[in-house]
Amino acid sequence: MNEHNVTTLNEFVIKKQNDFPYAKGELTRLLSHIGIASKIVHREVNKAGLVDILGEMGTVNPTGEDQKKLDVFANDQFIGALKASAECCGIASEENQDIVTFDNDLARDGKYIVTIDPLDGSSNIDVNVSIGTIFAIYRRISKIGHKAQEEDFLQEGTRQVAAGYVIYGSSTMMVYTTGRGVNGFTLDPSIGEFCLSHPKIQTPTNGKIYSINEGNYVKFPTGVKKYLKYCQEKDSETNRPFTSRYIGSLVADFHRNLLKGGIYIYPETENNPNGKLRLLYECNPIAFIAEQAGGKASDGNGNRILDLKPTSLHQRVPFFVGPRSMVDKAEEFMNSKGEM
Ligand code: AHM
Ligand code: MG
Repeated sequence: MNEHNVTTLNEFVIKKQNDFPYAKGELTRLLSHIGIASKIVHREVNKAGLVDILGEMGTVNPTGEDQKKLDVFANDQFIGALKASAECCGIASEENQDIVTFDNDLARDGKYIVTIDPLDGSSNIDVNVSIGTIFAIYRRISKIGHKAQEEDFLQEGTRQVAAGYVIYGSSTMMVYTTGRGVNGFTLDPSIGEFCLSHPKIQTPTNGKIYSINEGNYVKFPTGVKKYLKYCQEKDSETNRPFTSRYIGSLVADFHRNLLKGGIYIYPETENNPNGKLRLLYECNPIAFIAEQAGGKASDGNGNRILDLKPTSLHQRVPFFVGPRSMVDKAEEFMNSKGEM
């Protein structure tokens, strides 16, 4: 990289501030605080094997899964950073049962709320596989000057003002959108800055990858089973068979598919009629990014993820995301109830 031409995340966000005449730098400060927290998490993820931070904490999160120490560390870092930004009046996190409100004078005046999965793909922490952070930013709808309310968090995904993820992979990257395209920044650890490396990301219109946990196959709806068969069949016109890739970290699976072209599916199953992934802090931000990159995100049953009206903080939803053509095809199979 030519160092004289480096654009850092902060420079980029400030440059784009004019896109939001109403934001007056508030969004800039929020994004920059998220950037700082993710650098701290990056540091801990990188030394995770060296210190006593691996393994389980002995507590469970609101959806009953074991909390890992790094999950808790990341949650604390993001909560601290968002509180310090003074632009955010509260957050909803995968790791907290209820909303966390910031109850000081400055924060009560904050115009934004954040939904966050501080460390996604946590089953991969102990084995040195990519994990991530996912976040979404909304303008609050409750009265400024008061504590954030649950209604602030139960807004449709179409109302996101920004969303992004950080992938802690072979390098650490932040990818975000404010509704004017998607840009990716790679952390240069030698200068401690996220540098613009993937401007104006557009996902390929036709992908060749499908990502799904096939271990759940027998419990999948017939439409998904038929779509998988379609992916595996030989057809030179449509470049099939497709390639199967599944890491088990939504951020990492989505990031690869975004850049290379592929569909990610976490469908409803017999045991989990709403799938596994959470609408507020996993599906909505990823759906916003996917759409901004030219892709599509739906629940597989004809409903656009961003249009769903959330009814609870930890609500789950089936998730189909990828290039428009691939999601359309999968939905066609879902619609046909196995007749295709
Ligand atoms: P987590 O937030 O507890 O880590 O769970 C979400 C993760 C996603 O990152 C990933 O895509 C999915 O769960 C994997 O689930 P499964 O192991 O059932 O395939
Ligand atoms: Mg998660």
